[in-house]
Amino acid sequence: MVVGGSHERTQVGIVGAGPAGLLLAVMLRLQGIESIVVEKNSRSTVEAVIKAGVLEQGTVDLMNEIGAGARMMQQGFRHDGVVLRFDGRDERIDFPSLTGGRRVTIYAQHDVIKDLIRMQLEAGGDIRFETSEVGVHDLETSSPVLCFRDKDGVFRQIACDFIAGCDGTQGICRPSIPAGALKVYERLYPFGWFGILCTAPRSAEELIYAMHERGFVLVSTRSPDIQRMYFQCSPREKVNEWSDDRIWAEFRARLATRDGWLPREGPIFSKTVIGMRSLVVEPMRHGRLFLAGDSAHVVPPTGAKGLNLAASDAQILARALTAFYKSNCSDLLDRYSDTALRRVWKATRFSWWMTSMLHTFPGADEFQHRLQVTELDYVTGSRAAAMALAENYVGLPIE
Ligand code: RFL
Ligand code: PHB
Repeated sequence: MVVGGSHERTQVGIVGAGPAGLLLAVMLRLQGIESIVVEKNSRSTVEAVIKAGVLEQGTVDLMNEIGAGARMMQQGFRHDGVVLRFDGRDERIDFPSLTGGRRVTIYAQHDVIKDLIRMQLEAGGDIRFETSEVGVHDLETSSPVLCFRDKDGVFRQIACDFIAGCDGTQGICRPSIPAGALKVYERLYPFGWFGILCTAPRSAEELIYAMHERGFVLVSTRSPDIQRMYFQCSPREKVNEWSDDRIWAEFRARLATRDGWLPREGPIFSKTVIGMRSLVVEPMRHGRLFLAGDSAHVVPPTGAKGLNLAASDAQILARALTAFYKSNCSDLLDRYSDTALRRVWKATRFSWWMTSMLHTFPGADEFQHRLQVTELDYVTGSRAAAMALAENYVGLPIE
């Protein structure tokens, strides 16, 4: 029990204003369930963090269902496929014909965040930005407590019915669960991604996932004038050792095709190195604390699944909390972890598989390289294999 400070009450305390926390808050509000979102960063900071870009069909449908999809539908790009580039050639996976009409939308995560924050605040939702000393307590009781210091320095305690830990990989919720109550599954990959943003026209109509002996490359996009690209690098790569010229030379080498394809180059205004790992913790619940999104699992970005898993966790949790408040039924809450984890493990498998197929592993020999080329040849040449990739990429259903 925490003593002192200003006391409040809410139904669901939510830690973190990322996609998981904000989607949950909006879905709960639409069901008449109160929440308070507690976020450590300022609104402008969370609205500026550059992360994901690919929204599964189910995430797009969710944004539309909750009334947050207008700008996404206007400014996002609908992509009907991706290109796999290997052995100097391009092979395309066509989503609608392989998945009964499903596709993905390219729309930046920080735009999703902006749309959700605006919508939630305009409807009177409660989001506290710039908080510090955030803690969760009494998790095994029927009234867990969320405490924090607000942006004016006032220490606050919120008594909740439930707490949702949506505070990402560096949050406080997962570490608040007693050691031994969680099982952690982890795989570190021996490489990272060097990500850039540049001002240039689009190089291709659709995303290109390229496998090359020098390492993987992804050609993605953000808008008609801003492009997002990544190349596989050492996890310890130093950004300041990469001039624009050196970066473009690396992209040209790895993206070379037999017919002389070249990326459209332009000034680079952002360079970052991203580590790659897979992590799942089980169960995604401890007492009345429910973990959702990156606080419970991390995938390497190759399958474009992280944001989409945050959205599906939030949906599963919102459904379970709604059943609790509307029908006094806790079955769905009791099943939350199992239901969410089945989808999480499928996305974990898909992201691991895409990563293994497309990257060059240190020490890999020519035999390994030939196997990877053959796998890509098979995946793009067999309708059954292409369908397996497509249905995972556009997103598996929520059970
Ligand atoms: P987030 O987005 O990390 O949000 C967590 C929020 O919690 C706050 N927070 C705290 N608040 C209060 N107190 C504390 N003690 C707190 N500690 C943390 C943080 O400030 C933050 O606002 O987690 P969430 O909601 O689970 O969402 C997960 C996604 O952000 C992540 O999985 C994706 O960005 C992953 N990802 C991609 N996912 C996709 O689905 N499609 C993609 O195309 C895709 N591309 C990517 C990606 C991630 C990338 N990076 C940078 C890792 C590309 C990249 C480069
Ligand atoms: C992105 O546009 O940032 C992006 C796209 C596809 C991925 C990962 C990241 O698999």
